Amino acid sequence: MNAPGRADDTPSQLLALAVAAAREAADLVARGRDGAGEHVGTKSSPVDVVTAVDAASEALLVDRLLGARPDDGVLGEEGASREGTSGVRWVVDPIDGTVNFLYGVPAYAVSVAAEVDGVVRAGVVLDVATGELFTATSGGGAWLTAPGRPELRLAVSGPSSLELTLVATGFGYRAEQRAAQGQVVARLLPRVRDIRRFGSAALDLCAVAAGRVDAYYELGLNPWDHAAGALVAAEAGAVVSGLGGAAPGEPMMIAAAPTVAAEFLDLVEELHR
Ligand code: LIP
Repeated sequence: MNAPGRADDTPSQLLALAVAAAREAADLVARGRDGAGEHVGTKSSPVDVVTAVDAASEALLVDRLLGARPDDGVLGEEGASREGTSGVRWVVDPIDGTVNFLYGVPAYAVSVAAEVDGVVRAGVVLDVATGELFTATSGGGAWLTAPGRPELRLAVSGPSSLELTLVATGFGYRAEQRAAQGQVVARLLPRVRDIRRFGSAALDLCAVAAGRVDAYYELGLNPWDHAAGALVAAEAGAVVSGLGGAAPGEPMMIAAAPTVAAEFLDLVEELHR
């Protein structure tokens, strides 16, 4: 994978830089929580909010990542966008779960993924409220480090049937999009155990990895929402896919425990026809 002159592109070295940057950004986000509502803008709709803390977190991430690796590219939710020359691109969500952050609902994370030649090779999702650090490298497994607890290797659950499958999902920022998504989830509910809507795609994908839910699907995510979390889920043993065998991500992200993945993928496809 490493072309000449890119000796420090190993997944574990990229992960170490991602973790260090994510920890600093998470500290900044945590300090900004009490004043989250002071400077709020909107993007795609009146409910698609961006706070000054989102912007500050992204600026810090870009400064630390490109400061250490100036030839890399970057893509961030709040506008960071630069082509690099190293083959490495950082995909960052400075606060995934911004509405939760604004309201003080304890489910928002800093998400940093390192792509090498277009493939995510290292990812970190740091839950700001709990301090739980989810990490993964391609082929290196998925890990959870929680404050005061030993590092734990993550493994997905193994539900015996679709009817016993707990499903996480999310909804978009446009009302007409939510209307359609609401119809889908209404038809999904009687087919599965129950749903959970945590409000952060990155944390939803980590919940699959940790076996806290059995499956997740969401339509309409952006690369920064899922880049790191999808690697964590896959390295924990989840089947990660789009619709009809398409690549996961846009428009559809699906992650499921292998024991129900085939049925769940079929169900999600059926409900989106
Ligand atoms: C959020 C996602 C979540 C989705 C929300 C929003 P943001 O990202 O993580 O899964 O349902 O609509 O897109 O905007 O908080 O970074």
